[in-house]
Amino acid sequence: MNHADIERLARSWVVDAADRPADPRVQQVVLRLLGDLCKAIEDLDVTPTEFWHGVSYLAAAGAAGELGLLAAGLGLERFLDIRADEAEQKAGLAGGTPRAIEGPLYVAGAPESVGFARLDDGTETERGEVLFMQGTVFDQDGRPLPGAKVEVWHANLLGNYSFFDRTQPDFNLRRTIVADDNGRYRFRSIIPVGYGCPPDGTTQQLLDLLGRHGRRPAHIHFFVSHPGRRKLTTQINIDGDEYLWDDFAFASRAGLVPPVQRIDDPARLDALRLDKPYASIDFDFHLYRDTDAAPATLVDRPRAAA
Ligand code: MBD
Ligand code: FE
Repeated sequence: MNHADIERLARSWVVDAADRPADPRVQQVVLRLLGDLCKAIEDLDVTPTEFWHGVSYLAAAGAAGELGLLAAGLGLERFLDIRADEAEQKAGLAGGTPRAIEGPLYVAGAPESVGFARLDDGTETERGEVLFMQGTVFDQDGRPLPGAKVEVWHANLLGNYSFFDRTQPDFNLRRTIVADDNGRYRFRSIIPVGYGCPPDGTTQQLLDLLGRHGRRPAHIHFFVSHPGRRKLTTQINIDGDEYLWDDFAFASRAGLVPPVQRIDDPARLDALRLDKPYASIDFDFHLYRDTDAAPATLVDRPRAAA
């Protein structure tokens, strides 16, 4: 069949001749995706066996709760970010902290504190490296934003996230820090280790067939928000990671790899009651003013809550 015939066929399946109420946006999107899928089946001569393999693959990925992971691994989540960047650029927004994908592992409801939080439960202090990270949340004119919310979450030394990893205490390595009167935030944690897709999972299964790995470089996630500002979803990467520029989710970006200082000055260690050197990262966030000229940055997606 040629593409025009396929489009006519898809229209006949999606758009009912009868005058029944329909959601025009759903109609529009389904019509397009259905037509494009049929064209791919035609052009690539997809066999019925291949087609049903694909259906069972998606069913298995959904049952395993891995569709969010798959969207990241296929680059789709990064694509949404590229489009959001383009829209902001067109709206004249520039100079803010670059966004990076949220990923599928955020959990709502983390404990909240003002100015400072300790994220880790202490069980990995010996094996890992203590991290202090601090900075200021600014608006786009360079004014500090007291009261800004810094939601932070990251993996442990095994690359695992609490909640999804039930061996960790509730909200381990997850906190909400409210910026202090000077717009400052600071936290203590441990330097995380990069995430790897579950080796026996559906995402890794597809990545294997594509000849791809399923690793992320070590990173720390953030939502940074303040009333009247565009919400920032971003990550920083830990410099030096072997996967820094080889992320399976394509989320590493220039501007999001701050230098890591190693602090070994005995006076500073004493002041923090640490018996070994620690890592320190300075990183400021710059939020854009709310605007109708660019699409909203508040994204409604399925998220865990604990
Ligand atoms: C992660 O930790 C992550 O950030 C993404 C995007 C995908 C899988 C695991
Ligand atoms: Fe992550």
